[in-house]
Amino acid sequence: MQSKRLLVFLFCTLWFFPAVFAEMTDVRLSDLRCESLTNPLGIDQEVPRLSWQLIGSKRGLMQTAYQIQVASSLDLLKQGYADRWDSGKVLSDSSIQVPYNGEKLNSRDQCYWRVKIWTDDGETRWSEPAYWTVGLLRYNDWKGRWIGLDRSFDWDREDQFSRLSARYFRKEFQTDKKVKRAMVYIIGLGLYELYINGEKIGKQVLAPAPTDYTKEVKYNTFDVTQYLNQRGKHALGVILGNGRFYTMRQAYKPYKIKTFGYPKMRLNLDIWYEDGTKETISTDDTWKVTADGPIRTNNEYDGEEYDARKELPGWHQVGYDDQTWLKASFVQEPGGMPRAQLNEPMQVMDTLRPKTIRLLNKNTYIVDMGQNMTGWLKIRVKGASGTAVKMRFAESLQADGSLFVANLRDAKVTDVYTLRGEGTEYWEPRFVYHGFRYVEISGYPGEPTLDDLQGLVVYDALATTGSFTSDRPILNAIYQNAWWGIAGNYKGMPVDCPQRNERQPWLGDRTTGCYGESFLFDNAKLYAKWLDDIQGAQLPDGSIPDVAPAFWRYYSDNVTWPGTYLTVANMLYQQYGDVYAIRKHYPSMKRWIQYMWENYEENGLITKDKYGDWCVPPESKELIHSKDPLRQTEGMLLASASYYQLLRLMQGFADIVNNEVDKQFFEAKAADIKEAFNQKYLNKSLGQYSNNTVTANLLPLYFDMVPNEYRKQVFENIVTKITKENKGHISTGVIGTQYLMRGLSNQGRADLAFQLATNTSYPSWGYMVEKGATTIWELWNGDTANPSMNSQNHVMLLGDLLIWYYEHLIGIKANKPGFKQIVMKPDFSLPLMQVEGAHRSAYGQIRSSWKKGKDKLQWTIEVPGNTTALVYFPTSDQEKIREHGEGIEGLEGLRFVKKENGHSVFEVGAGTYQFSVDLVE
Ligand code: RAM
Repeated sequence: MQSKRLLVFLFCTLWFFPAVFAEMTDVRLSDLRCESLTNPLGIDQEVPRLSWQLIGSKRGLMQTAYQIQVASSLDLLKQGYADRWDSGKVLSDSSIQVPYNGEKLNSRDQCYWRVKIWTDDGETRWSEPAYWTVGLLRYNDWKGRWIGLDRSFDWDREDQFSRLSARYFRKEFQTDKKVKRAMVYIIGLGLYELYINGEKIGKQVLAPAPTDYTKEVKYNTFDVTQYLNQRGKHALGVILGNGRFYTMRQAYKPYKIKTFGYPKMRLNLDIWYEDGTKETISTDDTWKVTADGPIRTNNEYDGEEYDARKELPGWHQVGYDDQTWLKASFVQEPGGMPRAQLNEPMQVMDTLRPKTIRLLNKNTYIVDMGQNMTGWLKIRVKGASGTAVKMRFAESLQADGSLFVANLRDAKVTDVYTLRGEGTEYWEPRFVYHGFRYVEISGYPGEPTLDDLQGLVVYDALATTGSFTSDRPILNAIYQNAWWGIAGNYKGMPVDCPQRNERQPWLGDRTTGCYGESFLFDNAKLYAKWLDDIQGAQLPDGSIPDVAPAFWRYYSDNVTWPGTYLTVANMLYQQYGDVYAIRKHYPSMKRWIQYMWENYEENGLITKDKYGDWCVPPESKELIHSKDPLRQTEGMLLASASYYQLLRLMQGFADIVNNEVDKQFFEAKAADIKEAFNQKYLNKSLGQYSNNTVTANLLPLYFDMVPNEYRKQVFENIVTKITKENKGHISTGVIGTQYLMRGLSNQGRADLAFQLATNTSYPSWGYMVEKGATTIWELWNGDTANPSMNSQNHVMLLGDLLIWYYEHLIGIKANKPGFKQIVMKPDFSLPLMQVEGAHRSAYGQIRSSWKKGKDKLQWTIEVPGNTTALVYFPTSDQEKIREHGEGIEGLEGLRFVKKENGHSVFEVGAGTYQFSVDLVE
């Protein structure tokens, strides 16, 4: 019901401020965010973007104007002296991604900010302040040099299974005056852990985010003032692991796999004293280093070995005797420009207790985590010094109960902990992660119990922003599997899989996937970072690789994988209202589009393809790829249709960057392709494309390439194929599945989409669940196919399934960028009785939960402040719609828009509503 009390909610991720109730209009402002979601420190955007949320209990809450103030200190801000920027009152309803437009910001600047807004009811008071700091904007801001040790040691081994121990660095320094503020900037490659006076700094693990280090290196920023509040000596300690930097492990394929050299680092610690002076501690050859510590080897694919007998007690504290340590050497720079890591770091996000432990044979146990997860095992153990506990990880078991490792290829995924032999010892690895459900433990002294083991779940610290449950358990189970798969494959970049010797950021796996994922996770910063990776991997001629960062050098010049560059940018715009990604990447996207045309166009079509409709269900269950031409879709068709669709995206992008000439060019080109395409592939007498696969017909239909008079027939061919030939089953691979669920629903066969989504027989997502999967497989026939390419945790086969869950089942779709306007249109005709769903957008929580009875639909919706929703009620009779039991006529926040196909459509303003619709005719 209407309440006079409005709440406006502002947020800034690290800085979370309690709600403040404004007196003037009963509006609360809170929750400010500047650029980064998790860490507003060290932001290196010259034009940061500011966002806030409005949450009000008054219906229809809309912002009519805002004012932002930014000051160099909290005191100044509180006094209303906004020395960096005072926007003044700006008549605008923008509340997300508002560009900073004040004084030019300089490296290390501090920015305190606040906002107030106006609504039709008046003006709020100022929000609580939030904060960001500027990073190191210029190369020359970095003091000191890169240090490391460009060599290996006797105990290391450099071959296919190369072993390189972790490097420990230390440096003592002195503060004689009172410290006002201290900030540390660190680039530790491949991976680092940072300590000050023995304390670990930050919650990040496996940091920094991987990049092509010759193009760009990421630094992390921390406020460490609290660690330096005592005058006197202090110690900095850093451990460097290998990560993606030292990848000699893969150097047996030097033509394919990039290696970057030995681990190295650069660090700046800025200290500002109360007396106004400033000092910077930086990396130089006064640092000491040893590689002879407890981490004897660490590599992402083979595992970590830790010998607790080699521990260096107190190495990261003041007074440690480092005489036997080496002097750090100045080493070559990695080459890439230092840039702030704005995407969320990896963290331990959850802890799982194992479900069972079973004795396999003498002193070997099999632990079942109950879930295919990514991360590692933390152990508790007590035993004699020198006892080695070995842990091997796998996704499934063989018939005899032992680990199934054939699908890991040559990755050894084995961690070893060697005991110190004093009291109870705890251990977890630092510089590796594994994709696993089962762990084989051998050498454990005594019998491990469930309490001795913990599964630490590790992925990028992205908030889960979506939820879905329904009265169909199979739909819920598939959703859960998808959540686990997506989370587990976010590793500072979206990777294909977390377990075998691959773990690469393949573009094609995320073309449409990124969009579905965005309903479940706040993945904006991660994908913005990935666009930079892709841009960095572009060759001067315009070519874009299939894997970016291009750790694997695959420049195969197909359309479907590199095209992801454009679809990700489009996703960020549509789902997050981010136009900046499009502006930033427009020239490179255009260059690629032109490059492909110039090099691979023939008779108006794009000839080049590489992967086909990757991973269609094959004709026999042990096959990875089908050999049957009738199941495959012609590569040139896939390339040309996809290219056409990307040209349509480019038209939209050209509009955004105000380039009318380009827009017309893309439009004309698209029209030409459409014609050539239909000429080549449309069989007019049969109303089918090419060899009539679902994918061959679906792509032109979904992309709007089919001449009107053939649309019906082409769609009929899709339906016949699915219902008759495939007996109600899926036959598409990675390409076709991206449009399948929406394609069927949009053409009026949501029932068929629903059947595919709820199938439990082969091939289907439900089949995977039936076979015990707790994630999504790489192959429809993952249970029977050859293990050489058969991961049990891939997300590419999700296609557009999650988009369909949100847009068609829950009924939440962004109608204007960032969900400024939402379409709420669940498909109530489906044999589903209940759905509860929500998505937290940049504007706030959107909810749609409905329950169908025999004659009544109950539907609770929540629309966030400063947005509106177009709500589709499944009746053309408005009298049948009630809210909180009362007729809706004249109801605040509601405006009738139109009638459409038996629906009454209303525009609904911010607020929570409990609708019911009488379903009796
Ligand atoms: C495999 C991976 C990946 C896919 C490529 C083409 O190596 O499974 O997911 O994109 O092939």
